[in-house]
Amino acid sequence: MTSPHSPSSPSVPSDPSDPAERRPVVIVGAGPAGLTVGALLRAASVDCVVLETESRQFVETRPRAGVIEEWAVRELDRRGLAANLLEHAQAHTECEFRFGGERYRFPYTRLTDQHHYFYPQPLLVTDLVREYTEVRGGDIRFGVRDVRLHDLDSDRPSVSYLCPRTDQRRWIHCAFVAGCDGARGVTRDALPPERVRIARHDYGIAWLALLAEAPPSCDCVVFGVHPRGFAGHMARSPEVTRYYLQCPPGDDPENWPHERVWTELRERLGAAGAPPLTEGRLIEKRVLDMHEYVVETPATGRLYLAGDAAHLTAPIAAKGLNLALHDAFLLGDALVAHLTRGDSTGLAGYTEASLRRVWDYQEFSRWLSDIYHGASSGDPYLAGTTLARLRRLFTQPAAALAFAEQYLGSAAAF
Ligand code: RFL
Repeated sequence: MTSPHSPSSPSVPSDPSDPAERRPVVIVGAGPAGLTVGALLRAASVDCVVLETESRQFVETRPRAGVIEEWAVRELDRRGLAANLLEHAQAHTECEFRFGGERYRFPYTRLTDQHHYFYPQPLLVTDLVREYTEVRGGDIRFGVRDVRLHDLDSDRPSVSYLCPRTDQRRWIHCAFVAGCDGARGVTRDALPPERVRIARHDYGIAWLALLAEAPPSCDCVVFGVHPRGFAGHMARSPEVTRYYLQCPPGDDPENWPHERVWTELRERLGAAGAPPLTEGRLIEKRVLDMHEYVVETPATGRLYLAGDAAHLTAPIAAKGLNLALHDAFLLGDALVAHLTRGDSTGLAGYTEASLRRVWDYQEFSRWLSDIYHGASSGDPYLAGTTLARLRRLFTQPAAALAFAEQYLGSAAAF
């Protein structure tokens, strides 16, 4: 008897039990989390399959993150997954805050001896797809539809999907399912509602996320804290720069034509002695409502969630990709230990080890959101206290060090 877990799957034809389709692990989602888990499994010769709804071309070009913390780069490197990144990424040492018409450099590498690496997420995904498939012989099925999870509480779970070529439902029996299908995936909904708790936070704020076909206007990340709202600048490549503009939640990107965007960026990022912004065509314009969630029980039976499927952090502190990689290292190692050596310690400790860093980053995101958005909150008290918090970073060494460690995710507690 099969119990389909997808909420949109009232009935599924019975399992034809194709004996060929039996894998120790099925990974749902070919983002950074799923591909990294897959690469770790393949490195240990564990058989697995990755199921992805989009095409290979789509996942390799989807623009998203760019900031990767040094500990994550080291972990990727240790697992043979960072060769291109180390060759092409820029290592940054400072960021810059602009407020009250002045520029303030924050030298985080001098304080922590660690860097931020700038490497566009599409390049990382391209590297990981190539490594998983072409180098480590992994199986990815792109363009699958209607993925469903079955019998997760049994010792014989399975995953089924509609094959894009035949339109037939195919089944894969497995020992474990890695739910790496991001914030809008289906695996989170397969957690039994009576056992799952999801903590949520809505900032009541949105950012207009922009990609401009223009070289960066500064040699580092810039945060503009302004009474008109937050603005951000970060390099993506020598030809493309990401900008953010705080805007009302639910705002329509069409309300932001080219001229308005650049006028507002110049105003909010303006400061004495700052180089002028290099304008360019806007090739992406999306409104992101700032909200976060944490699935407090990201594992049940044979299903383990990782990355955005398990927790979402708004791009405020540029942490989502880093957390996705952290989960993937933990889960990949734990599955390998269990499946090759019968050692279940990693799987048993997965939830706790993942959530420790997740909650730490969530707290930092919230703290940083106050700094970014206090000046424009309309509340003079909040504007005053958050400005004091910001000034402290440039006057008190202990406060500066604490900020640098959180910003780089390098605190020793992990
Ligand atoms: P992903 O990358 O969303 O990948 C999930 C994959 O699953 C597929 N999928 C399914 N596959 C099979 N069946 C289904 N039913 C499926 N449903 C979905 C999807 O097509 C996709 O390929 O999740 P993952 O692997 O957990 O990685 C998370 C990161 O992508 C995300 O946290 C970051 O992009 C967040 N983020 C940033 N993080 C950083 O650490 N540093 C940054 O600088 C940074 N900047 C950003 C960001 C996110 C942004 N957006 C778009 C929200 C900037 C932006 C604008």
